[in-house]
Amino acid sequence: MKSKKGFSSTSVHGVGERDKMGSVVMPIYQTSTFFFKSAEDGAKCFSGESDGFIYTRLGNPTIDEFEATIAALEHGYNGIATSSGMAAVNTVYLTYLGQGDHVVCHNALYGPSRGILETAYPRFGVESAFVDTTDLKNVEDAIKPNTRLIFLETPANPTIGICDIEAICKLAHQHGIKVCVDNTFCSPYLQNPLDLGADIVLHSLTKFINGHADIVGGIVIPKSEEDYGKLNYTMVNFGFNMDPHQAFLARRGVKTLGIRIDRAQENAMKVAEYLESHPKIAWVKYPGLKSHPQYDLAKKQMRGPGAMISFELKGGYEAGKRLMDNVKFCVLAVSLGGIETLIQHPASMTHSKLSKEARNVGGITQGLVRLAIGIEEVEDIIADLEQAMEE
Ligand code: LCS
Repeated sequence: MKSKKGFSSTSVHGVGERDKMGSVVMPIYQTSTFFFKSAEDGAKCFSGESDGFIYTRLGNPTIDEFEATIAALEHGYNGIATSSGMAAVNTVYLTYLGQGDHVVCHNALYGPSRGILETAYPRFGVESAFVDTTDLKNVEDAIKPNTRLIFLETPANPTIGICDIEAICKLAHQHGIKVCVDNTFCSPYLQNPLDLGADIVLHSLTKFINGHADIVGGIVIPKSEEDYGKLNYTMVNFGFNMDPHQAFLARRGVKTLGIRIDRAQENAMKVAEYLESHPKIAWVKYPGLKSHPQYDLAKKQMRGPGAMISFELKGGYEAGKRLMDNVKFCVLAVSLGGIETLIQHPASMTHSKLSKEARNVGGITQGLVRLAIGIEEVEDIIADLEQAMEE
């Protein structure tokens, strides 16, 4: 489903039918179930002859309208909204991975997206390889005859490493392997993995898509009707569904996605430049800086550098810890993509459950500090970092 209208026109107006009662804003259909006009009507809804609503785990007008809007922004077949980003990740894993299958992943995924493959999936006979997928050669070497899925995050959480989606998809498809891209760090405003060849895109919409740090949610968007059918079966029958109130808030967030990201990434560019020129900083990773190892690739496949920065102070972990304790304006909290600037320490927070070795190999150093830039006045963000580094 691709809208002919511009990004923000689609994000504001959506692509689906307007509410039948005439409400300009899609209301919250806070109901678990829907009545049938007759026994025959009920039977037709169940057989698929009629597209009437049945039960909210299977579909609901508030959720459907949200799913269709995101699918239009991602140029996918349709969206499958889930209770969390992790439910979206597991919808993909459970759909494509089974006994004897193998998955190749980026080695710097969001902690639990990697952790669950290491702890739970081996019980079901699933094998995983975690490699630096920013280098195509590593992906090629990791592919085995039983590889069914390549799972990428680009930019990756929290290393901001960038993978060549188009090149990886070409390689994967030669081997009949599906590619899923977690597009959380970009949102559809900055990157459309399906246009670059990916089969499935997913989001923790807790982040930029909702954008207001007030709900947890996820969404999976496949390119084909066939994949939609398989993924939707998993979501419905494992019970990973979103609820209508969540969908309402996420839908409201989507309306301002473009202007929020414009402002956040304008701020992030200034913060990244400030950090890079600061004598106490050892390194900064931000796709908008020429020093980013995949700067050219970022320019090619992303429409902007985004609002996520990682960096390390010359004083390593101790200096980073002092900085996080000293900030007064930036908020010391996990998550990202909201309107407020957040700072956190992946090695002891979002990625603490991974082994130290896995973190080191993935580039998640002990001293790495992650900044999620918000839409405040950038002078206030920089002044706060300045005073926090002075102390
Ligand atoms: N994918 C990415 C790239 C994420 O960053 C997260 C959460 C998830 C999936 C899971 O989404 P959730 O279930 O939380 O909606 N990332 C977090 C982070 O960096 N800090 O706190 C959560």
